[in-house]
Amino acid sequence: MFEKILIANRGEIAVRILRACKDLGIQTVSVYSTADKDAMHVKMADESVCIGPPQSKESYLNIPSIIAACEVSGAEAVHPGYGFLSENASFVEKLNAHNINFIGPKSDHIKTMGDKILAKKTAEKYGLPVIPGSNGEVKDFKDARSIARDIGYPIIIKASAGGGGRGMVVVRNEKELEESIKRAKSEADKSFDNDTVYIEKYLQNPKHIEVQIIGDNYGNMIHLGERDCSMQRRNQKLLEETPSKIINEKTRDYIGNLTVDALKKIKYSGAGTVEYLFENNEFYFMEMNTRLQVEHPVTEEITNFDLVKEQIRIASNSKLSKNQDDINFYGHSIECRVNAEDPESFMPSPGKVINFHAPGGPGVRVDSGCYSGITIPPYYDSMIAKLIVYGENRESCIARLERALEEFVVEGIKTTIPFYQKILKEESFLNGNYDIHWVENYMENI
Ligand code: MV4
Repeated sequence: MFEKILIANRGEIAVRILRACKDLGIQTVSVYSTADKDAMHVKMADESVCIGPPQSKESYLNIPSIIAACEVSGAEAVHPGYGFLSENASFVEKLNAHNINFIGPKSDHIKTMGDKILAKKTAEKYGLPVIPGSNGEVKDFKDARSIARDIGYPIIIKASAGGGGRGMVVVRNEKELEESIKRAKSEADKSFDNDTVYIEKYLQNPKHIEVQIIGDNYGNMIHLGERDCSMQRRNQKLLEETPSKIINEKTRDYIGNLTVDALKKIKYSGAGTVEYLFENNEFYFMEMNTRLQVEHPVTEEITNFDLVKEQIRIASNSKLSKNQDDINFYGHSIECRVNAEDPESFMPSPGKVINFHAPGGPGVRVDSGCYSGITIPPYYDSMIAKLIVYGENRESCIARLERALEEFVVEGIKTTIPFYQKILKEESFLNGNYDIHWVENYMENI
């Protein structure tokens, strides 16, 4: 096992990883920008290294600074968290060249899944259901027209270097197509410095269902069920829950095993999530995230499986601690992302937190780097806390969520807590009838 780990992240996820290290008896090194000198992850670590000024590019994305921090502290491994350098294959290669372990998958798998065309081809080759569309790049209007005539409108144009909803254009009929291809390619070029696009049939009202997997370096892999992440706004997830209302035990086994079988064939190791769209009782591969995800705690709550500890164990070449048969799913869990934002407009609301009181009691978990007196800097993601609630069933889970939201005190800045209190009063949420468009179509019009 590693003796010392460097955490190349900030905020709640750095705190989450620090806790896993402490549970495992591993020494910790935090890195921080000058804007984060008073941050919780700095106070909690055994050692901390300043890696640059506030802008992410100069600190949390600064590879030479982070490698230097490993060298001066003697850290043997880096946990990247999510975002920042977590899916950067060249970072992994540079760490390895310095004999530093990356707590995550191999760089080849990060590369494959980061190229959305290659990811889709790989998924299809190894047996995952994919959305009908171009089999690869679409070069121009004529190319696009013939594919669109085959699969029928509406279609969606996606950037191969995109992901997470960036660089997509929906096309409703052939009249819009030529203009749309040009726009998609030029936007992809501007955003990702790569104008490669592909086409899929556009699914109109899907749910977003993702499957958590984890595999070791010996070919063992398990799935930990699904998460329903359909509650989103402008590609930002707001609330995640497991199990999904629409997935029964048989369907969970089916998609979980299908996902594991495919990823075993490519010898994937580490934690990963395969995202699917789910419509008319069918799954369609969307993309794979080769990292720990924000919403991993809901899976931990219902499986009693510590994903971060297992990531660390696997990276140090231990075997997976459990078989699929050891994994059971108990009860229900919901996570709300508490953002420093206006609850109506979702405009960022950074500033000083005068008073922070997290809820507690049975079935309530808060993952956060926040405390009374901290100043939320404007340079990073606006998520300040995750409220994760557990209950024996969905109803009791929702009841506890209501109790916890009421107990949650954040003064000095605006947060999205009132938004969740509003959602809890909605019939469509209470009976689980919501898809990926629900917040934008419904919640923003009441
Ligand atoms: C789609 C789609 C409908 N049809 N692909 C958004 C995130 C990115 N990974 C792909 N996304 C979508 N791909 C087809 N063929 C709808 C979306 C989509 C979406 C998916 C999941 C969660 C939220 C979303 C919001 C807008 C669009």
